[in-house]
Amino acid sequence: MPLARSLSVTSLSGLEEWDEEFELEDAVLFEIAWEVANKVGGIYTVIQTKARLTAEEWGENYFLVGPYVESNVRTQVELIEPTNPVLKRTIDKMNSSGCKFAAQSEEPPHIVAHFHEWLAGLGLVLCRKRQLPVATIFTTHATLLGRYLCAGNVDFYNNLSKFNVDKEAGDRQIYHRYCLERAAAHCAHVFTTVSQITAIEAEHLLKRKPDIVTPNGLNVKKFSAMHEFQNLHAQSKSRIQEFVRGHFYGHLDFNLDKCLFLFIAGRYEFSNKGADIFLEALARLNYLLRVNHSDVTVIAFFIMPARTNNFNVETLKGQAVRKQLWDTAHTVKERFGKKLYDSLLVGQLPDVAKMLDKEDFTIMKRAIFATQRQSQPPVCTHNMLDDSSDPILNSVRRIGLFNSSADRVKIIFHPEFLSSTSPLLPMDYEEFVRGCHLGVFPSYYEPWGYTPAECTVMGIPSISTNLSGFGCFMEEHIADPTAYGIYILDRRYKGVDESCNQLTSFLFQFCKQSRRQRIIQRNRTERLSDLLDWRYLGRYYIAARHMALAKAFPDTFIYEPHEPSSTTGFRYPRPASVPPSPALSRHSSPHHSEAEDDEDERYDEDLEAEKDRVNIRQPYTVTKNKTSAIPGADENEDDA
Ligand code: G6P
Ligand code: 1S3
Repeated sequence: MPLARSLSVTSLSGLEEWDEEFELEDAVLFEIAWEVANKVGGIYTVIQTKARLTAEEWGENYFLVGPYVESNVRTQVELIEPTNPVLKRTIDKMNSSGCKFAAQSEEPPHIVAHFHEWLAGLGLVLCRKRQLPVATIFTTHATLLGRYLCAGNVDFYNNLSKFNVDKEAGDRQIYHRYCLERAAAHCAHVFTTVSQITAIEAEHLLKRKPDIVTPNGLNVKKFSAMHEFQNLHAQSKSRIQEFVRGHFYGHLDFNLDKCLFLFIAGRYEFSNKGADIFLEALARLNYLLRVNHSDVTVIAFFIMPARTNNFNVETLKGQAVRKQLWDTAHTVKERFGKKLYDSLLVGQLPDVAKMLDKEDFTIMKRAIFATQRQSQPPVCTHNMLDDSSDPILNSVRRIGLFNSSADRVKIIFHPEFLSSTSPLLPMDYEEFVRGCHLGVFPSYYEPWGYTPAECTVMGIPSISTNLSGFGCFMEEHIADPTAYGIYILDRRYKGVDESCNQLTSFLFQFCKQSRRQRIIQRNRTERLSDLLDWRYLGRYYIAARHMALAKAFPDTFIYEPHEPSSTTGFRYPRPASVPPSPALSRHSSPHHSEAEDDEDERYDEDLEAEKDRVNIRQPYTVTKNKTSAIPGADENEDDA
């Protein structure tokens, strides 16, 4: 009699571990997605960041299947010969017969096939139709219809139960894709999605309640020196400052040291990603900063790819002018140094009046002359193909934030993903995020939302919403998210104008923080990274696979959910030794210079961070399930 392996899983908020380690030698895991080694959006990040953990569990028996894109294969894939003979035969056969699948072996392994999104869903439907002995999982990262409905002007969340889904899909000409998505969701042994909010959406729009929510994690990089991420912030910030020096040449009438960098980034879905209310809130913030005579300048970056035909000349010129000024300063410095050296060589102190001569002044005057410009620094860094109809640019025109000197809020729209090889802003996304002060993601439709999660693990505060999977997850797990730099905007129970006011207030409060308060806040934010690590969140994927194996091969695997108990689940406590809001911390003390503040805060917050790091794991300490309520389980154990 086969051994029935018992698994015990409680609830989303507190998974316990299973009785015994799964023996995976006789099982194979396939994960299939359009975004395997093919970056389109967030699913790429899910798969890429999770791969290491999954490979640790499944070793040679883990296979990712994606589209063959030559350029991606060349840059992202290392070609190797499969060691498993069954697989080798299969691949050879597929290659020779135009990709037909025929795996026959005497002892077929237990196969788990995990399909992501409707594009891969067809494979799942066919697996079931052909009754292949495969445990199937379908994960939807957003529903097609949800995305389309939200992008239109629909009160989505208040009408979830009322949509005539077939008609809505037909009206939007996505009926065929919608049917594929719904079929995959229904055919799967286990259906999952990335957040509770999308689970509710799926239940209404796809008519199946997900069996388990599989939140998205990240690979959290831990530095041996706890403050390393703060140093990285300072380094990256100085590189953004360099870019700003060039972009605003001739208009650098603001103090860069009092300049805050805010950003929004992601797929260019203007209202779904909340770029609309961000712009509106920036206009209101500009007003507040001006009437309050604030010395803070906010630069808001919009990193959302749109159709362009390359950088615009004015933007490139800005960086060229900056470089020219740098070269000039360097030349004059060299000349100065030479004169100083000559003077010292003959044993004389230099005559300060002669250290800069006429030629030096001519060189410098010429350089200053080059910084004269008639126009305002550009809002957009590229030539847009749809300039006149672009929603960001049209909003900027409406709210009138054109980077003028009087404005305290400046806008830079970079309609292309960042790259370290860019001639304009040569930074990759991670470096850029580290250098910013606040990520702003006021999404209306956001099943998970990697952008604020990425900010968190890098110790950068962010604004998300209670309509995003990430925002809801953080609300569920943290007693006072704001204290940790996780601002969650209410877009569920508030109208657009009210949400916009709340966003403005978050931004204004943020601008009022001192450097010390920002440093403290970054420390607290970074402390949450464990919560977003795949090492913790990966367990939901593991549970989904075990659930699927138990459903597909009930004679071999048993999956046993229990009721959540009061001891399961986890809530991150409020920071122990800090006031409820950074606004109340001792920033008003006149005795603290910002340099002193940096030092003090490192000490206090490091100790506190160390305490919390230990605490976070405790609620997940699990006990082995000694008894099994499953009929027949004892017999199976005897067999073993
Ligand atoms: C990090 C660095 C500090 C620096 C600070 C600037 O914490 O370790 O040396 O002063 O960043 O913070 P800010 O919020 O002003 O960019
Ligand atoms: C989707 O990508 P998106 O930006 O179109 O999947 C992501 C990964 O699960 C998720 O983070 C995001 O919210 C979804 O919207």
